[in-house]
Amino acid sequence: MGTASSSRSFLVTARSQMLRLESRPLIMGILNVTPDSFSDGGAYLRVEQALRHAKQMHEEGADIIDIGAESSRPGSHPIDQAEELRRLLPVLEAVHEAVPLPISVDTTKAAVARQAIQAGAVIVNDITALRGDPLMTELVAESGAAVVLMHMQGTPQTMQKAPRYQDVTQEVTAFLSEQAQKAVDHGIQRSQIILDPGFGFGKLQVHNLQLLAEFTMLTKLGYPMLVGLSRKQFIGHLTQQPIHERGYGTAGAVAVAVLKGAHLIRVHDVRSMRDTVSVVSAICRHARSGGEVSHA
Ligand code: HH2
Repeated sequence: MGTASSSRSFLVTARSQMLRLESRPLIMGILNVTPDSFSDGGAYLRVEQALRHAKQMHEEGADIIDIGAESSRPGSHPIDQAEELRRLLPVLEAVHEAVPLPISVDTTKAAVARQAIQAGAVIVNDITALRGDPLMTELVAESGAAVVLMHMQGTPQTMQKAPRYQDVTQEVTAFLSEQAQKAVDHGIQRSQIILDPGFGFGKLQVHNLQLLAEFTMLTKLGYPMLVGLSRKQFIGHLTQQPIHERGYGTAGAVAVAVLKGAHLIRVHDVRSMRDTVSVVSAICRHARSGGEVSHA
């Protein structure tokens, strides 16, 4: 019934849609309709620009479009519900009308998620993992939307000041397991839930590296795992590259995440990351099949 059939294969239920996570990880293309996002702030504020970008991501092989109207970069300023809806809704409606892909809404506010769902979104990407708004759990349960529960230590305003862990992988795993269980206890189906360790959200370089190196531990929770690595600061630290030159570095990290069992990959650069995912997941499938020749 739409739940995990193995740690690799999942059917996620997202309202009337099913997301099949089987042969390769799905690509979630990022559409930020914000003036201040860390990498593409201001680029897609106008509906025509945003729609053009969503269509391009569709052509390049995105499986999902994730639309966000409030930046969560370290030190970003929160915005109110009215402003978030003002930025989000016209773009979401236009994308829903013109692009035949499931839409995810990157928001922490239940009222924003509710209107986004009415306008066609089928996934709620909540970086607070249902801790930000007391009404979010009920909304997800009632609407049947899929939900991404992400780990974050602190808030975007404070999270990079002094992140601390005894063992980051164990703590993130325990947190995600607990939030998923709470969600299920409050009427959300297991098949609606996607988990995310939250790379860069209250994590030092060493924490991001450890989480990626030990990623397999997270996949043992029995839920599909999403990763957001695209162009992040930790890639910049490793490559010494500015934001728009982090494509190769991102591809390296994405390849490792796929190898270690990630199911959804949230990215800015759809074409190159789709190719990265296709190659790495084909090699993984080949290895799992015991090296049998496949022409698929
Ligand atoms: N990262 C960002 C935003 N939303 N959602 C999930 N589930 N996982 C992530 O890693 C994640 C996320 C930050 O990236 P971006 O959207 O490019 O930047 P900004 O928050 O500045 O808009």
